[in-house]
Amino acid sequence: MKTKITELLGIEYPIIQGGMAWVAEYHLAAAVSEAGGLGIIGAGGAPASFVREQIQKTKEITNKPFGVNVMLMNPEADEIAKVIVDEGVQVVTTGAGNPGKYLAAWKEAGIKVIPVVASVALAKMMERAGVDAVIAEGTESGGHIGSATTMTLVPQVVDAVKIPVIAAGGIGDGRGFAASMMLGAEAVQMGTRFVVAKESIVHENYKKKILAAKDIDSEVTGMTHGHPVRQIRNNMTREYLKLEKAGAPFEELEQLTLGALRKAVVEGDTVNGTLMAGQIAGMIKEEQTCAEMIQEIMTQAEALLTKK
Ligand code: TUI
Repeated sequence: MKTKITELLGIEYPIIQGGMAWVAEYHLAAAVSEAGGLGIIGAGGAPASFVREQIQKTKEITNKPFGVNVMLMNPEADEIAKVIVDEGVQVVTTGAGNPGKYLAAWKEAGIKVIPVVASVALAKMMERAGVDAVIAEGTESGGHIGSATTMTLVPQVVDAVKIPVIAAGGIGDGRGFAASMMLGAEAVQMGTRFVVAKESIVHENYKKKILAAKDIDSEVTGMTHGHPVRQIRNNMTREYLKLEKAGAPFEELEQLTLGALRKAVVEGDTVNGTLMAGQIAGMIKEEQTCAEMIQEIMTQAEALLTKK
């Protein structure tokens, strides 16, 4: 399927993998790219040296285009921005902030820059600053979220900018893909479905939690501090929300969340770990390869989009 995004990025299918902290490492990124989508290495809160290694390992196992996501709250974001240029990465997505200060260097290096936005205002600002496309991410997403839903955000961003828009948040199958196209998107970004991919290194316990999740099993923590994070309800969310309600300072709660994501992904601690996942987790019932997922989504979407 050809869209402005497949043309821009030189990929076969307009499906981009979310840059999920801890989850989006080189095995997953390479598998998505090999399957014809755009794999993304998620820098998350990792040091720049780790991101460089991940980029090099990805290059060793795929010749297809791939990208790096810079989580802008990372204290080493400046160094990571340089590593990306150094290593000749072709595509950058950003999250959890405004990437303005890196744009000149990235554009100079010929990198395609695609920030995640959660509002029309930031989308317009980013377009003026010269980015290549934006990802409009709705509140259905897992992890750090904005407040607008995908259904409302995507068409409003599409109307507000001329650059291509990628829809994200709550998309997990061909129906979500087709709906995104109807809203005016040129591609989709998916995170939660790829967490359970066979190539995903995420601990089996975490995958099982997503596969067993029901529609309303996620909870949003951090709302009162302006850093809302969607995750599957467990002991961690109950403790967090209790502390939050009692007025605990942001720094204390932030530390709890960042360390706990590693606990869930690497150690499989589903009780006290942070199980970031989107609301679409309730629909994800099967562990498949990235290629199987992408083929299934494209087949279903094409049937829907060509239906008379
Ligand atoms: O970034 C994400 N999702 C993430 S980042 C992350 S790591 C983390 N862990 C614990 C606590 C906090 C973060 C986990 N999930 N998605 C992209 C995204 N960006 N969603 C929303 C935004 C966003 C929000 C506000 C982007 C820009 C923005 O405003 C920027 C500004 O300064 O105007």
